[in-house]
Amino acid sequence: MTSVASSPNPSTDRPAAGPLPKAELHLHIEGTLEPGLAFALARRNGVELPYATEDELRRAYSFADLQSFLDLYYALMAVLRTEDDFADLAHAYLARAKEQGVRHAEIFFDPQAHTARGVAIGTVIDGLARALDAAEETYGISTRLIMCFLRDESAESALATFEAARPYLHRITAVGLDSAEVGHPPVKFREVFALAKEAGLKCVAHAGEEGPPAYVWEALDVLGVDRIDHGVRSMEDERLVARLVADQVPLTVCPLSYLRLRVVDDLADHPLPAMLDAGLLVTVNSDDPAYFGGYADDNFTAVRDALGLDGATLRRLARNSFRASFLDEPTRERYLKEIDAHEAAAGQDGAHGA
Ligand code: ES4
Ligand code: ZN
Repeated sequence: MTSVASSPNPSTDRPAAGPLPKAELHLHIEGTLEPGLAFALARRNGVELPYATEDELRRAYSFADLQSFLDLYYALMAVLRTEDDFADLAHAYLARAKEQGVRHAEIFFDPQAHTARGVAIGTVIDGLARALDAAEETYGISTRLIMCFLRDESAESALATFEAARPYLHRITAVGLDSAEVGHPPVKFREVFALAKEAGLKCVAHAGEEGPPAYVWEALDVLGVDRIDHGVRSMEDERLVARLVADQVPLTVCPLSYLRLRVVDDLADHPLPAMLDAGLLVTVNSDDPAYFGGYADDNFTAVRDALGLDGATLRRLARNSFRASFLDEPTRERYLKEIDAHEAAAGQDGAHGA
């Protein structure tokens, strides 16, 4: 556990306890592809990028909505071709996650975005798994993999992807649903989610990001998901909020994503405080940090500053992240105790981060 290794400064209320221990539950590994790595992999693989420099690429990170982001997100994946590429991508993420206080990461990947380009699903999973297998020892981070289906592709494509993944299911904890939401309701994927359940996998789905509360209901009642990714638009439906509170269904909220995809123009307008007040099991996550301007603790810091969240609320969010995770109980308890220890090290209000 982090101890107060560097000397605490008694003149501030920011003791040197480091970032809060937390779980990252909404993280697209392809969304951690930083410009520097994108150019390095482009050179290694002889792939031409439509940007001359890293700075030019960075200037393209100005999005009007979800689709304008997804267009760039899928285009840049052209540099990911070999098992080494996927391992390097995951290692780069884990190194950053460690600095951000992430102790456990449940990581999405989009197999169809790679198989459509001729990259075998085994190349993707073996590459990611190689990095994740070293994560506990190298970074002190436990991990899980969540295989997402692209909802703007067909139900048949999702089924074929699930069948192609069968030899690798021992590496996969859950299936998810992502990409362009509106017009692609969860019910479209009823069959593949039923197969995943039969195979003993957990289920999650993006819902209520750009789509309506009806999609959250469907994800719960038709797909039987264990968590809702985003789910912020649930706040438009009182009955839905009551259901999510009663069942304590976790919502993986991504504040900087909301800002950069222009759902809110100012983080001060984010409904996170109302969601907490309603009694929802909310967590704070980073979504696509290379594109949205921040990793896990950057998101905690952003909501702290924009919404004036106090130390107790930030610890509640961090505790929620472990409660909402797919961890086994002893490990969950161990991580929750790390938050208690962080609180003790950080003093009475426990401001987090440096
Ligand atoms: C995504 Cl922000 C977001 N929403 C839906 N699908 C995604 N895939 C990667 N990032
Ligand atoms: Zn997402």
